[in-house]
Amino acid sequence: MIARPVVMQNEKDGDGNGPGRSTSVITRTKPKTKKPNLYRVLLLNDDYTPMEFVIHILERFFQKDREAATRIMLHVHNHGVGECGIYTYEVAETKVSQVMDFARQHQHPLQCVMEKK
Ligand code: TYC
Repeated sequence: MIARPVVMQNEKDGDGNGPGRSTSVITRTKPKTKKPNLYRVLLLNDDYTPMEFVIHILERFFQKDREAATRIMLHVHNHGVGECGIYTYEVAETKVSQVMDFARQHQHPLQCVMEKK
């Protein structure tokens, strides 16, 4: 990104310099880009939630195909925790709520959490 000075020219009178004597003011010299804070959404292993249910969660809420969903589910099963995706705060929060609500509705103890990257 190239820094471009943003120059605002006061074309109207009212700057205290009289009519036709405008003032140029540099209001910004840096590019106005900010990296968003990102959050990992994680699934935690448990002994009771069916593998097929976890695969379904990954397909439905995290847009994984069957192969990726199965790989992530098995990673969680074998290692205790695994990453479903990385999102901005509000999106991550929504995913966690959707998973927790869906698991509760089906009476599975599946846990889903978010952590700052
Ligand atoms: N460990 C579970 C089982 O053997 C499967 C499972 C995988 C549960 C991932 C939760 O996040 C999870 N049925």
